[in-house]
Amino acid sequence: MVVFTLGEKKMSEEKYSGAQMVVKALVDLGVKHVFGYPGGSVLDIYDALLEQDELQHILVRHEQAATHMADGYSRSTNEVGVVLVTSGPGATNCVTGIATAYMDSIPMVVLSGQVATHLIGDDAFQETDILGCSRPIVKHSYSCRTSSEIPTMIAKAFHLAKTGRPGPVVVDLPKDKLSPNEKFSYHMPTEIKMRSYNPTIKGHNKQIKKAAKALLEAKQPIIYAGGGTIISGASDLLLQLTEKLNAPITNTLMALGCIDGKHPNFVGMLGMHGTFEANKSMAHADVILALGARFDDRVTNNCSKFCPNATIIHVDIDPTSISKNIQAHIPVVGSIEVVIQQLLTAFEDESITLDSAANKNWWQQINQWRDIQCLKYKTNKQVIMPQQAIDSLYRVTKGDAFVASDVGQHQMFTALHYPFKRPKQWINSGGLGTMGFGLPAAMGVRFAHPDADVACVTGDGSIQMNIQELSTCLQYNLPIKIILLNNKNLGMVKQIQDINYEGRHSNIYMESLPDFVKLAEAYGHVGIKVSSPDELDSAMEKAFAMKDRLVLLDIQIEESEHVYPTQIRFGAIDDMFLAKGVKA
Ligand SMILES: Cc1ncc(C[n+]2csc(CCOP(=O)(O)OP(=O)(O)O)c2C)c(N)n1
Repeated sequence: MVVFTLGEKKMSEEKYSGAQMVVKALVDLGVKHVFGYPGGSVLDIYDALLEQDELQHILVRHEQAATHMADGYSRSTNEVGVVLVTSGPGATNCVTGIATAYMDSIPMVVLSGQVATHLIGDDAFQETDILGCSRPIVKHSYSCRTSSEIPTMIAKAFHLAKTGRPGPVVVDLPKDKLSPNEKFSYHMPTEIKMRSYNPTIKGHNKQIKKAAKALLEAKQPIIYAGGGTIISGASDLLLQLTEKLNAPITNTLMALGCIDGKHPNFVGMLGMHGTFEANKSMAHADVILALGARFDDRVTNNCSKFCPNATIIHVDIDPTSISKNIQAHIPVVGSIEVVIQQLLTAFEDESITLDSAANKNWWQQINQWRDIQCLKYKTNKQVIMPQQAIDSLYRVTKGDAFVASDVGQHQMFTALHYPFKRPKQWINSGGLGTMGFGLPAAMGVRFAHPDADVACVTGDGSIQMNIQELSTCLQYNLPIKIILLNNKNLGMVKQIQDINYEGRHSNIYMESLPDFVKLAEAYGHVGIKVSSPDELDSAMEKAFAMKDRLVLLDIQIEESEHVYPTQIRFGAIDDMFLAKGVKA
């Protein structure tokens, strides 16, 4: 049974109101930041916040942004992101952020106010059934029925959010349970035991043995690492495994950074915008070791054509993910970190030795695919290419910055052209693909890492979806660098319309884009317009040299560039365009 230990027993002789218990429970659970927005049903909690100084409340400008901040905070640390909002519109504004976290398995606790219990069901002012609204996009939810259960309920919410396959948990708090007029004893349990919730951590020995044998006997193996490798903290062991097998390793969009992007065995990201060598290596592999990845449609392309000759070993902590999209031959349920350790131990017990001649041939083939240089792009003196902007970001930050992105072409250019060095450095909404995620997520990262360089790569469409948070950045002095790849259109949609709709462009031009430099200045920040390639590096350097200022770089990029490679829809994993009209 998984036991969640909370340190010494937290009992107190003092009496607390429900609202005070919410705050005390968060403090006792080690929470340092809560992202939120006040309103009628949670005002008692906001009042209780004033009585302490251990946890900081961040006043956002829109509740959706609070959820993305908590999400970015969590993705860049091992902590649970915490959100506090009022009932009704406060809670419904969180839905996109909860879904974003759910799709990428991010631990988050959303404390939402509710109307008083006697009013529930009466269509009372600001009443929404947020538990019902969020049911399909949460790992679990709680509704508070007695004030004294609040500490245990919140501890359980944290436990569920963080363990097994992580995810968001909503805690609904009716106003009458928070009242300052009634006080109760406070009891925080020392450990959480839940009989019906017991994630499997260790892989089954028989399955481990089968997997180890298949990997040692493989002639053309590949490691396909997903977000689960980052969540489980498996990077060091993953490196050992990769080097032990001398196998190529490819990462999903969610897993970039789980191995150094410059490691010789790394063949790049796979899938829809994966590298030629990654998709080819997958297509030709005889054994695929999928670690914490879910074979989603952005990876597989047409499932019926997916790697028909490979033996698939699928390791995941969530048994419902295994064989959901692609049938696994050797399923292993367990934590990625623990299973890799088990595999490394199992290799020592096997008498099989790696076939070094086969391994050499495999690398020869992979290197031929690499020689195509699928990420090469043309530059010219007149206009900045988007890839060039990401290369410049990489050079100036020496590859060390945290990089959050929004959704679109700029996201894919970043994924392909910024070789991430370490896990939790790359923050993006992979599963839901939420435009508007980037800026608030970058803010959450900066709260968690107050001395780090944090960049937000965004597009002219995405940045406008949570632009109001520039105001929050000023209030809390968050010197984020916003790298706006401004192509004056919804680039990713345009690209799809170019390729799949014979270039018929429908509703991709915003003909009244704001002056982003003036906009940044209006919010009290620095804005710099960058128009030509020879200004790029110096503008980037200037931005990162301003350690205490938020700088928005409005980079005017080539407007018609596509992201390549791109898979050809309905094809196999390695059916790709390498350039406009050029099939692989
Ligand atoms: C909230 C939301 N609405 C719509 C989409 C669909 N969508 C995906 S990418 C994209 C265009 C993004 O444009 P922009 O932010 O300018 O980035 P670019 O692709 O030009 O780099 C759209 C509309 C989405 N992902 N999220």
